[in-house]
Amino acid sequence: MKGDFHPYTGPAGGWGSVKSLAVHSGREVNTLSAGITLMHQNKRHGYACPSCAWAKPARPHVFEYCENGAKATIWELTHDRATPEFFAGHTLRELEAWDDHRLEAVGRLTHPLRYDATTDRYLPVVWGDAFAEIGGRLHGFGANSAIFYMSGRASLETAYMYQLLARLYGTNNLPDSSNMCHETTSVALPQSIGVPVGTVTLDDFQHADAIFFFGQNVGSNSPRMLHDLQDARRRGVPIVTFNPLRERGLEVFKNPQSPREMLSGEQTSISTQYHQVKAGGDSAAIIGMCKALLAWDDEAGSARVLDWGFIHEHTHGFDEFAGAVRASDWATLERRSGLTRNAMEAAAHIYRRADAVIGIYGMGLTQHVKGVETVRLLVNLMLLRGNIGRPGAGICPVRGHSNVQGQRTVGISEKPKLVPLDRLAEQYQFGPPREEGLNTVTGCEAMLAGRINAFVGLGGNFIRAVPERDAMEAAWRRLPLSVQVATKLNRSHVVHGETAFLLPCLGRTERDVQASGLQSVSMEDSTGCIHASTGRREPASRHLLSEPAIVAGIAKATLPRNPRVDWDSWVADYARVRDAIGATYPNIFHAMNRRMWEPGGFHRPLAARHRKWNTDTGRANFVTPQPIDREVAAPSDVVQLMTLRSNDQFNTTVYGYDDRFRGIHGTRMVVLMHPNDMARFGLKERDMVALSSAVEDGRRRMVSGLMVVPYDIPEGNVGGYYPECNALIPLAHHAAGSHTPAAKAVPVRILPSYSA
Ligand SMILES: Nc1nc2c(c(=O)[nH]1)N[C@H]1C(S)=C(S)[C@@H](COP(=O)(O)OP(=O)(O)OC[C@H]3O[C@@H](n4cnc5c(=O)[nH]c(N)nc54)[C@H](O)[C@@H]3O)O[C@H]1N2
Ligand SMILES: Nc1nc2c(c(=O)[nH]1)N[C@H]1C(S)=C(S)[C@@H](COP(=O)(O)OP(=O)(O)OC[C@H]3O[C@@H](n4cnc5c(=O)[nH]c(N)nc54)[C@H](O)[C@@H]3O)O[C@H]1N2
Ligand SMILES: [Mo]
Repeated sequence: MKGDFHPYTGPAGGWGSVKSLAVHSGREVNTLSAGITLMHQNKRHGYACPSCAWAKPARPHVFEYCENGAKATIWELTHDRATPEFFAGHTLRELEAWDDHRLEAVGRLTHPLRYDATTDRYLPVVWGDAFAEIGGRLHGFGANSAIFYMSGRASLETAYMYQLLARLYGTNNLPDSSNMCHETTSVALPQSIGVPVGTVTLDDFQHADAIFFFGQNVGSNSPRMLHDLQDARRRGVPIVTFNPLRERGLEVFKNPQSPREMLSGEQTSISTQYHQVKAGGDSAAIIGMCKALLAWDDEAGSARVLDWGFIHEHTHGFDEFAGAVRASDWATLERRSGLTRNAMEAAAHIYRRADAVIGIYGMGLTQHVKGVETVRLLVNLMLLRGNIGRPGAGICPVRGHSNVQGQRTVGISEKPKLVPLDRLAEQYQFGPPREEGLNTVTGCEAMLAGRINAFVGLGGNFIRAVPERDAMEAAWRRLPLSVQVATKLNRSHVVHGETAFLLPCLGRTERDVQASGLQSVSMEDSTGCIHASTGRREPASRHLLSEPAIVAGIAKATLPRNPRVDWDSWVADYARVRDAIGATYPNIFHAMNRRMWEPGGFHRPLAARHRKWNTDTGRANFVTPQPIDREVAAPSDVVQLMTLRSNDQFNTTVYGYDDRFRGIHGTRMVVLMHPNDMARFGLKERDMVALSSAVEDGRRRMVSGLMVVPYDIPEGNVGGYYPECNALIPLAHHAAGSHTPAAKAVPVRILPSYSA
């Protein structure tokens, strides 16, 4: 049987990551030339890593990349090509049977392609004809029946042009990958502290006294952060982790870039406390910590535990929150969190003793029905001791794609209130659409209802990333027009609309030469820092266009001429796009053409960092949680599925079938279960099962052929991989307030497998 598992006992990093890298470079590219390219990664005159959004230091290491960043780069540098000859040899029906890994492994797309229904194949098309037909079709549709999706990888310049294209066309239908990711953050943080992004910079890591880590898998998903955590640990800073799984990167780390550590037995243990909270149990755990802090403060007499000066001067809603916390009882908090009172008090004790605390979180908080409230509760915890707006302290959402945060900053948003529409109206002399556009979930609903005529995807793999896969694929096939701009082949291309275009673009590492010469682009990282990126590799094919050129090509073919928008001159020189961005957002992007070259980039201003609160009350707002004892418990045969990323994937890009740190090899079709749950359901190791949705709404959702793997996971929770398990997530199962699909607690039942 395919698939093997044995616990991994090594550290994150270490020789394993060097080995894994060697395998990837051997297969994909010439190792020497890949090595030279990687030397430019995250350097001032180099390119920004196409993988995660973690900050790039002003003084980078010689090798400022990690195993997974290098994999992402090498994946782009491959010598393999998805040529017209390849497409001539395969119908799309046939390609539909290929899995995610196999599709992308065909290699880089080389030619613009148009779907030909008579042969069921993609055939080459010339760029001009593609743009003309796309423009003509878009022109004939009602503006709000088109969706302009964007994945988080493209640059600030591309994003700005793309949002302008959509708005000049007449719609705010600008969903992005962030809708499935940190939208919860973008909703929660403005309500609590008046900014949509984290308040922590790299510098703060050097001044923190304690770090709290919720639901983020640093070893796989933002490994460069391990350097900052390792430095903190060396200073004796405690790190308290909340995660249902004992993730290796959160336990121990060996720096593969330190010869001393690699040659010796030296490694750093990362977490000083590890709390295996139940999926979705974080609210209860945080309330428990707050409860302990309040009780200690009551007892403390003059040596108060809470920062009363800060609470009085800067916050709103404390009394109501404190009342709710005092009213909660330990037994309920223990049951909901899966942690003991002792454990919650031990965590609170660390918090109490630290002067400056950073709160870090990822998808483990955002992808839950109550995600917005949980993120706000974490902010509450920070506020109790004034841990926002002070060196060494703050809230730190770890973003996903390398420029996902920046795209929102320059207007990729379906929410008109987040965009300076008046400014755009004046700058480009038009009447921008004012009604709210579609986000990922409402966009899917509109597709299911047959209300969408066109889907334009700038990067990403929408149909694979969204919930409700089966119904969504059927709806996708009914789209009159689908246009995808991409570097590699994926399922959103082989399943396609009636008329379909697949447009290949330059990758981040590639030389982008336009009329004014070599172009650079820019992006914003997780710490709100904006910096330049320049590709220098030979492009994968001479038929590729840059993303800005493709956006301009579609815009010119679709929109009436507007003397205020000279698309050609923008493409000729991206510095002019940056001037335009600076004119729309002078506070953030003034003098961008100079400042993006500063070592380490420049920071966007963030009011909350200076304790200026742009909220409805003019203060930092405590949220009062919904009473948790009123939640209805699920039937006992229902378990909560967490959909996980392996160490060998970047979202829907699956590099391979190993998840080294979790000890799973050769397959992704697994379900991780607690041995007691296995016994309860009468299952043995390696049994094959199916999962089926436990939401009774008339739709059948099932994933079969999953192998049972005993695992250290809380009882009542099971783990499976994203995107394989996305068919199990109902579209309506999303975070209240943010519409982020609740992919970390999907109610399912376990059935014997029908097919292995
Ligand atoms: N190599 C690599 N890097 C990536 C990506 C990738 O796929 N591969 N994806 C990028 C993107 S777009 C994003 S958004 C980020 C995602 O990075 P993360 O935010 O780390 O996302 P996940 O890996 O989905 O899950 C994070 C962790 O949440 C834990 N978890 C699940 N449920 C809960 C819960 O209820 N509570 C708590 N406390 N923890 C929970 C899981 O065990 C897991 O360790 O990474 C980015 N970087
Ligand atoms: N169940 C479940 N579902 C999830 C998640 C989860 O944790 N669980 N996570 C969610 C999250 S956090 C996210 S961000 C989304 C991700 O959703 P997306 O951002 O839509 O998906 P990706 O897998 O990142 O997109 C990969 C594709 O991007 C294209 N690509 C790569 N580089 C470039 C480039 O430079 N330019 C262009 N134009 N295209 C490029 C390639 O063709 C590749 O196939 O998925 C979400 N879905
Ligand atoms: Mo993401």
